[in-house]
Amino acid sequence: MDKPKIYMSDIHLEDYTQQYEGKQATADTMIFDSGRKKVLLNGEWQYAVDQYDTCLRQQWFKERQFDENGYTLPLDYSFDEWPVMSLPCCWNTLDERFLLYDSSMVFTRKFSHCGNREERVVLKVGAANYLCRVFVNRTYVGMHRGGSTPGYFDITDVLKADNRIMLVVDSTRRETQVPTENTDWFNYGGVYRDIELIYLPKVYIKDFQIALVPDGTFSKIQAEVKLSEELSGEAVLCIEELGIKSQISVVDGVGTLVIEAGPELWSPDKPRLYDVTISYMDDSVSDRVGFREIKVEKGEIILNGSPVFLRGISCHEESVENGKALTDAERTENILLAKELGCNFMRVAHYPHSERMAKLADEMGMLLWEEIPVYWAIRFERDKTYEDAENQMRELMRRDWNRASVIIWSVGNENADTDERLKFMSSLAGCAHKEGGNRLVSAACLVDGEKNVIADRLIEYLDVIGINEYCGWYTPDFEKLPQLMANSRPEKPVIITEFGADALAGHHGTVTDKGTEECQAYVYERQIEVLRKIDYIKGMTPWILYDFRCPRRTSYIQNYYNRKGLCSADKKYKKMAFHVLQKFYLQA
Ligand code: GCB
Repeated sequence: MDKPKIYMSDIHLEDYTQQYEGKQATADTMIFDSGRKKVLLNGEWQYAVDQYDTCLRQQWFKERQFDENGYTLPLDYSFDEWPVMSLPCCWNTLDERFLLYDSSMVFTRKFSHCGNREERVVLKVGAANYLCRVFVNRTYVGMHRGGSTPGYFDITDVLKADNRIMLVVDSTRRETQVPTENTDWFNYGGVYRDIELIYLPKVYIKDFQIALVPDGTFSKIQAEVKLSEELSGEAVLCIEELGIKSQISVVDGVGTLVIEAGPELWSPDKPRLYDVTISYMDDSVSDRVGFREIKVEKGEIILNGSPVFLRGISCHEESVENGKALTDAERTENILLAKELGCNFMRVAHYPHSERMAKLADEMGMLLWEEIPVYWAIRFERDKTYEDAENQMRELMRRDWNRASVIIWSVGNENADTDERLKFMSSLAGCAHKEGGNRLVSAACLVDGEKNVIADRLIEYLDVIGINEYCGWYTPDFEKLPQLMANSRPEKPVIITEFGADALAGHHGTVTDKGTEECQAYVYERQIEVLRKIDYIKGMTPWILYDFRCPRRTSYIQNYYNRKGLCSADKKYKKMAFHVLQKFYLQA
């Protein structure tokens, strides 16, 4: 007997996401896009909250209006009547009703296109947390996984004069993802960085990397170009201010050139940048690039030949008003605030911040530690989770490869020292060494609490050891800190990547009253007193520049914020500890 025909079969389909797993945008589909012809698709998009993923289950992208017999179907959506949201943004800060929403939203808009037939068009979604599925003109174009790195989708073949695009963004926290469902920060949802169409000639420059040759002479620049096709020919590199106009011979799509040059070196004190362009046939890209050398030698971190102490501060990508969708003015404000504190270094934790941050750091002179969200208890034994983490690492490295400010790639934060974790994170460190250019590789490690000593098997794979310790706070006994320092004999430079204490801005009391500014300031004083005398410590990035939203923090002092900021969340108020650290940094 024939089975009865199931009416609306999508309601019985459980593995509905399977059809949207293919065509993943990864580090390998990225395109060098600095200095390219672009059209922004930011602005008004129609949206719907889609808690049950009905859009994906029912394949709304197909816009089916009639059944196979030509009868009109009822629809569960009406794109053009949906309310409007201005992208990029985090939906949580946009509307009270969405503050705690972490699931799916559908965004759609129309746009016209009048490019020439020879051109390729690539859609770039700067960041959408966490899964982003892309549909153009009733076609599934691909998906991106990872909430803080860009996805590039070639949409040339589906484009018409008039187009409909749909982005289905799913911010669900899952234990298999990177990060997992449990973090000490707020899970903002949304398409929160620029959405762009990038126009490319048929054969185009897919990647372009340029840096000083790290041989201690500061006298050579190396450039590498990769084309979209395995063609041979000549590319031309131009750095006018250095009098460079040189041909790079490209063979099977790849060309490398090492050239004599004496650029003024980039440093936080003198962030000298050069305009660089490279062209190949009809294509040309440009960038503003600084040249510097960073290395570790005899336990020192050496910038441009001289030892440097990293006077740092940690920072989340967040503002009260915009969540993670920071404006350039807010990023600039953060860098200026760090400079006022006396910093030459920022740990932009715990995930890739916008590429604009690294560009501003290049311009304003700030060294950066960049990190991927391999945070706490990742599913280290799971191959798919590793693939995701490695891809996020590679996307970040490719995106910021030309940034002089970025001196350290971090492969994770506070992960317990298990065999699975060692395999996972040492592979990530290997990947960062291989593809990360002239930079150091680190991770924020935990100490061995039982023996009170710096000991983590991952250290073998790192250039610099990051240590998070909370003596005076989670470890209330301050004496543990000098003991930890005395017990440890690290052979590599150490950065104290976190210490700190909560304090509510304006809340006062004694140094033993938790949550007061006095208590926080005292923790800073005691920490600095010990750390400043330890010769293997080559920097610190206390936790953290300003307070940030955190669903785990429910005390009356916290009120869903982590209050370890040196400033209040709106950055208008500096707590006492700000001045304690500032005093130390201005003398260091
Ligand atoms: C840590 C984490 C950081 C937290 C911080 C805290 O060790 O790395 O993400 O926010 O401690 O405040 O507990």
